[in-house]
Amino acid sequence: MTAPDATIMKVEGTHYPPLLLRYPGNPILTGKDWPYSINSVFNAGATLLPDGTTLLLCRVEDRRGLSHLCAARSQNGVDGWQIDSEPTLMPNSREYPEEIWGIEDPRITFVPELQQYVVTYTSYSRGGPVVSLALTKDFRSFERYGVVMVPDDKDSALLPRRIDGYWALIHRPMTALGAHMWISYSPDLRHWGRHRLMLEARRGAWWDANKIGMSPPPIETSRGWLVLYHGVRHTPSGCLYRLGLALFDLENPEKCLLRGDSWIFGPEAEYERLGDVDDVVFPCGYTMNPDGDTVNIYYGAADCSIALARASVRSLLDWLDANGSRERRHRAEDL
Ligand code: BMA
Repeated sequence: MTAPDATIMKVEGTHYPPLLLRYPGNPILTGKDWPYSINSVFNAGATLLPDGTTLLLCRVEDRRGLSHLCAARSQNGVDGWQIDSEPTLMPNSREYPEEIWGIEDPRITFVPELQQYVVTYTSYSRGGPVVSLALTKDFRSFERYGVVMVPDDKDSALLPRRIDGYWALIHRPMTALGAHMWISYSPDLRHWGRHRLMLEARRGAWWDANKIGMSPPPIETSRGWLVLYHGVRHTPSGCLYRLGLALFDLENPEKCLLRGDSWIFGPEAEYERLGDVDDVVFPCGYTMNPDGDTVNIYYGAADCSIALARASVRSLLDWLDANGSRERRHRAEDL
């Protein structure tokens, strides 16, 4: 069954323009769908295969609490998922000690120059989370490059083409001054340098104060790289994960052109509000429809399931034009 846009809905009782429209059949995948025993499934990377099949590379948490990755394929990206009968990519701590406590939150970038998919994921090492990178042609066999960013670092994706001759990787190192988005460059995907701050978490009471991170890989538009990022608000009853929007220069992606002030999507539906970790919406992937405008955003909900929301790139850009401002570092009102 395909999902006509008319069936996409928003949660009742909200008074702002719904930019991301939830699929009414959400969640689209839960642990009950899995062909083997697991705890939960969430935070999936996404891509379209050459024949139009949607592939989700799902984070699966087993009943020890450790995560691995498992592929699910669907003709329409909504239902009829064919899930690999066993884990697709298991942590391999014998050869990659950084994977000792599991591998999590993959992001997928198809790289035309390599004719391969580059998967970046979090390896949970003894020293904390690190960014790992692997290449695949078919999501059946993978060539691991190992750790590309040292602890504590996560929320990473590669841009699909070189910028000024160098590969560019967005990631989120923790620093004493907070968790901000950074970008680093490499000639060969193995050696990384020219590290630059890309987007700062705000401070104080803001929804995106202190800790932000890229969510799905950037969406390339004629006006720039459109980035959905998550902001983490610490509250007395736990963390609140919401999504915001920013636009970066196509040829100079560390330059922020516009950043929205308010969040555009947050936990509202029951499956987002209640789970192993309450109040989390966490997209790691999207696919683009043939119209070149509709994006299908796959997100983990409350660390318990995978849900789908749709958005129009044109509407996201219009919203940024109306609600975004040019990013000024260390804005006086934030200090
Ligand atoms: C973050 C992420 C996600 C997770 C979220 C909420 O740190 O790395 O893996 O969904 O926490 O638990």
